[in-house]
Amino acid sequence: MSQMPHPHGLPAVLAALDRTLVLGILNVTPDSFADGGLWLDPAHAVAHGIRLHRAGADIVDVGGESTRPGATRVDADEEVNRIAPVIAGLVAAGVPVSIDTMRADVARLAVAEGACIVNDVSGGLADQEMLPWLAAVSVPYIAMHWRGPSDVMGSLAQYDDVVTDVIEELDDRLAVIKNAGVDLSRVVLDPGIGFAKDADHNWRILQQLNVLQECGYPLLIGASRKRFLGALLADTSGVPRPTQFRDYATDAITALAAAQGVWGVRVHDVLGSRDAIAVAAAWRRGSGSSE
Ligand code: PMM
Repeated sequence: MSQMPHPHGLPAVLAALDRTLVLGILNVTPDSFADGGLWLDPAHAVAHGIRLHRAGADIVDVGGESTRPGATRVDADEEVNRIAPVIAGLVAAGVPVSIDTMRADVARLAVAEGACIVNDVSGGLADQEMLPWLAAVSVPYIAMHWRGPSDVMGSLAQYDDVVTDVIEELDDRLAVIKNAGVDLSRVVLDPGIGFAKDADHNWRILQQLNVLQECGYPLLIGASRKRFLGALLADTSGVPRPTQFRDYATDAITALAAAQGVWGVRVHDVLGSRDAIAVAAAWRRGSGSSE
């Protein structure tokens, strides 16, 4: 029996896992900051998703719209065209899939194709249809802290106390989610690393993860290769560490987050994160054997 507090509605094969889960990132977009343009061809995207799964991704998180800082919205039809064949291909290959979208229509189609989790970076704020639709299905829902679209979020990074403010705003979201008829036992919360947050806001949230955990919900952390890691690891001239060389730092975040018992991490380098989770779990147990 798993001790990990999984959200209700998770497929049994995932709910049986007694460790932090790994969501492997698969962006079918031309412009995501780390893997933009790599997986626009559906066959390549499916092959990459299967590789991520074999390398240790418990779930492959498929997105058709970039949310990098400054990104503008993609047309809904285009988003559907990007994700639909990829989700169908991955589900056919037996890979658990989550859909990373702010749109109810995209989530609906993805779930009809077999996606088993909805990952909404807007926590239901971007599309008024999202929560009423969710109330009628039974999949887990990742609700992220969000203050506004990517093209304006930089100007929204103002907090009295980032941890208190994020918790208050997530609490407000939870009330709206509940009022819409969504069972809160299905909800995973995500503080939204890098979304309307500067580097120190991100570090403060990570420092205070235990306070977020006191909310009593499974937590997801999406720090993989993000800008604040590039800044932390800048060279002596102040040039940020390039995106593709931020995986060791991401793995360190995974280890520390897993040691605190977070539910999931959303990462590009799944093997590194799986190793980090194995180390954190053995550290917590005081044993290298999971028996
Ligand atoms: N970050 C991005 C996209 N989707 N979803 C969740 N739940 N949490 C995140 O932090 C998050 C996300 C942006 O990163 P990407 O461009 O690498 O996908």
